[in-house]
Amino acid sequence: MMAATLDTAFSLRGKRIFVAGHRGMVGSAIVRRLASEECEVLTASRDTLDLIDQASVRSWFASNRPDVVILAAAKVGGILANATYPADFLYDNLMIEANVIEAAHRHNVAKLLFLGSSCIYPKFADQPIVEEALLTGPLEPTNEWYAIAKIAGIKLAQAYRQQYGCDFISAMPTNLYGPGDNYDLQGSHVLPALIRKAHEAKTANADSFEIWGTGTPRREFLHVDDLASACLHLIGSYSGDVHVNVGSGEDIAIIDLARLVAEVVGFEGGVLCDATKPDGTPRKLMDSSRLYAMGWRPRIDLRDGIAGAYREFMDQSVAKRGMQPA
Ligand code: GFB
Repeated sequence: MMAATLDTAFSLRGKRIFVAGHRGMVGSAIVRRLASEECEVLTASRDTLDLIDQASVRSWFASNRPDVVILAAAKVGGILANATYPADFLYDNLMIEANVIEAAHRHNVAKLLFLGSSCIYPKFADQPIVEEALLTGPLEPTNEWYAIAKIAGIKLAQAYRQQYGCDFISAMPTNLYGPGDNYDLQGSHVLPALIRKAHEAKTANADSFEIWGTGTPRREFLHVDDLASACLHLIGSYSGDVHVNVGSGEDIAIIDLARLVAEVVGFEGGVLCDATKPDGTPRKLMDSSRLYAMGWRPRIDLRDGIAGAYREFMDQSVAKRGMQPA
């Protein structure tokens, strides 16, 4: 099915925008980006609104009446977290999206943006991956729980669009990084893990640090501030059934990423591969030409983005863990 990119300029001016998941890396970047728009940003803490609980979500929507919803709330994690907590990744994400999307319909939300992930695509999808590759082959087992939940979210948005005419759209970001990332080595994605590992190796004067897997998988990375600008671009200019890929258009082998991170951090030792750990999908580069054709481009180069993330990691380390910057 081709995207019906309608000519629907949608303005945020004067609107009440609910950012679900505002404390997460993605949600907080969207809130930062919305600060320069003339709109009212609504957020809710977990005490006030439990997104997994249908009654809580319905009652919050009834009281707060958002005009626009950006659904950035999700249980997320890297390759190990996904494999360790399959029930949480599937159940929590299904409940969050079902509750929020249904409540958005019930309360006549004018526009909703659902955020998915590039892991929705088949493990061996042709590269770069086009939106039409969805559901054309088996998923990568290490993240199939999360992927199934995210595919259900896309389908829910499409279903409400088709059955009720709701203007609900979906964006599929590639691997993200930036301020507010998770640096816990068991739960994190690769980029924050490498920043931490390189920093700790440098501080300890170690000869090397270890990365998971063979180092050969390739991943595409996008700074979360670029994602936030893409989200606003899509809300402003896109209305269609098809989910839209959001990527930087370039990928890198994990071993090269580790060397780049080491360079930025100033660690001069080596990088060792622990091939007993999983590689996951061999390659995950998305074709974002549909979005680029709408006039959006990423702005933050990977090296600059990593340098910014490292500065943020150092600030966090000093503030939260009492670690000494090297
Ligand atoms: O970012 P990541 O955890 O997830 O791992 P995915 C990417 C690649 O980096 C894998 C390797 O090949 C890992 O084996 N890697 C090397 C490491 N060293 C490390 C390390 O220290 N920590 C981590 N975490 N990885 C995720 C999905 O897949 O992608 C999520 O699990 C989501 O569901 C996200 O879709 C975008 O890129 O493999």
